[in-house]
Amino acid sequence: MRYLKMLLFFGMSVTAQNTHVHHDTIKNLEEVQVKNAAKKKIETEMKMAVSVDEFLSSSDNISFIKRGAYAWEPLLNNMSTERSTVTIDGMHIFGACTDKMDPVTSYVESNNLSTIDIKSGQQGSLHGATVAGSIDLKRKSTPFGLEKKWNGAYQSGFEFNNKQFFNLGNVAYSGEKFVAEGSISYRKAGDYYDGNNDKVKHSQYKKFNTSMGFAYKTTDLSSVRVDAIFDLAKDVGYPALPMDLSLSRALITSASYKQLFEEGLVKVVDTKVYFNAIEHYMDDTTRPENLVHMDMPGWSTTYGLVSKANLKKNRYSSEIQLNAYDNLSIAEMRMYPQDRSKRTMFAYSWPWVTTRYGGLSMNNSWDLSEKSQLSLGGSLGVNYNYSKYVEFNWIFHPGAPQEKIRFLPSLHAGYTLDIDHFNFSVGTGYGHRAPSVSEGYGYYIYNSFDRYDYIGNPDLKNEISYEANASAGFKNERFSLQGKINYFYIENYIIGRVLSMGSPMNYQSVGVKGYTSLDYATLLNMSINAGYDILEHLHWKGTLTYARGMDDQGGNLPFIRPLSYQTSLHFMHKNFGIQTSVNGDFEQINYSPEYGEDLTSAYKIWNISADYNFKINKVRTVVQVGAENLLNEYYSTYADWGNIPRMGRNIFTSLKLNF
Ligand SMILES: [Cu+2]
Repeated sequence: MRYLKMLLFFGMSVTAQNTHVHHDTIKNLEEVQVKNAAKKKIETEMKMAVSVDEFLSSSDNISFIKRGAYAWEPLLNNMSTERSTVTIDGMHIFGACTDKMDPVTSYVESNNLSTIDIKSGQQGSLHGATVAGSIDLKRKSTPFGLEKKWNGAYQSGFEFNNKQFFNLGNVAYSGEKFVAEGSISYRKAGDYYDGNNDKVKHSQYKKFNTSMGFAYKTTDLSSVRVDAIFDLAKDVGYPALPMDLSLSRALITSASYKQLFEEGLVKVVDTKVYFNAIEHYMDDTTRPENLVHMDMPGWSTTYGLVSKANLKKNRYSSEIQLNAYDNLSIAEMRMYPQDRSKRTMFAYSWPWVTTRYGGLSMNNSWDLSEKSQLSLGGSLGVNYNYSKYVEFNWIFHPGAPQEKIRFLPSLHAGYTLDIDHFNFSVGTGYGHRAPSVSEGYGYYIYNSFDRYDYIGNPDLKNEISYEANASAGFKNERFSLQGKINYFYIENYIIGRVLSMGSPMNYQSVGVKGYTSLDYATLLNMSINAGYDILEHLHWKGTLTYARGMDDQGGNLPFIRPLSYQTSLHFMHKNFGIQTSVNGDFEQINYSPEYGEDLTSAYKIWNISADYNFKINKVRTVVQVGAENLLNEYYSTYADWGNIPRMGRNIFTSLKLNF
């Protein structure tokens, strides 16, 4: 194994998909970016009005841990969120919930995003230290001087299973020197019903989201921009958890300055300062069966700077990014009998933990010829942690340092080749990550999946990833086939292990686990995608994915997706479209009882939808009707927290107006 590691590390002349964009002149640079953004709409094959989660789930290398109907936790390359960086336009944001009820993706809405940029492994290191890769949520950004000054869209819809009603609106003004845009949305859903037509209690939610952006052109080649997103979720049930969310609020703001250069190596420099604050209030008062109640509020505040430069000369192009942020994470635990004023216990589950990060990242690429490209990149970051109430950490780790500095280097390399109808790529990467706040400093964080209380360890070593990836594809006028594979060897893999000391604090919990490092863990991800145009207006698509994760004893890692598939047919005729898909997982044979998993059976889901396009005056209108899980199958997947059943048959209708 050591030998393989060395080989991966030193044999780096090679990466997978590059992110190269050809910018010929400075003027069309912004146009290029706009076109790229416009290509990927926030909708899936089956559904035009999707949530951010539903959109993300249409990507091959994303799976989800679901704790209910709201705020699914995205897993990239079958790795939990600690191992990936999730950002909004490069801005770092950290959820305020110790139970992961609020991934960053829960603070945006589909109508304030233009696209989601997913990078696998170390290719995602531009936004900071990572193991699994990066998910960057790109906000809408209207260019200056569009021919059509006013643009807007309105979407509404109803989903019958959980009586979800949603209204989303957005509008943008594009002047020669001034741009203004805004969006507003509201979703409200009741409890959903599973495939046995039983109500899944505590699965309701309400979400309000609004955003605003203003840009002003200061000179021909420079502009300033301010943005804000406000998100409010209320009365959100998490059926798989012993607690619900009464209120969460997020304010995400930024101000940026962009300078273009007509001559020289540097083409654009874009610098942004940002601030975001998240409040999260969860409690179990909605669960009357509990005799003793607990409130677990959390707060996460981040200040940051991100500055990015694009360089280009002849066959060389480069992106350089400086990332700096300061985050303070606080979480409290307050226990009381039925009467809130008679508090019996107080503790910090995140004892005021500060994380400061500063890092410089670079991605370089060279066009070796018309057909081949070489890329080489890396980053170096410094991570600093400080635990204010370190006495909570000392209970399990006496004398642990209050402050800790870590250096987080990363390197990656890749090679791509296109010959006629074929494309190939190979790549490798190496990178460190620091433990998350929970892994390093968490105190009695109850995990309802394996029913243990988790304790952080401030002395954990950096997790170190060695990675290799490859892809091959073929494409002609009617047929396409693409295969991808990646392999991670992760040293000092952080995971919870049963501690012999300490007694559980939460009455449901069976013991205490401490975060420790395994010598190593390995992860393999594979996918095959195929497409075929059967007729001019009849298209077929299919996907197969497989993953395998093992610890250093050959045991299974938790939350690894079993063999899964999706196949879909899409038919268009004039203004009419109809699509149908079948997707499912095979039986999860490689589950991990040690981490609370049991065997999950195979399932398959059949979906169908139809849409119709028309114009009223100048307003483009689309209406859609469809059904998910048409056969009302009762199922839960390998990543459904506590095996909660998924939604049964769901009929959905939606309407979209574009003007
Ligand atoms: Cu929470």
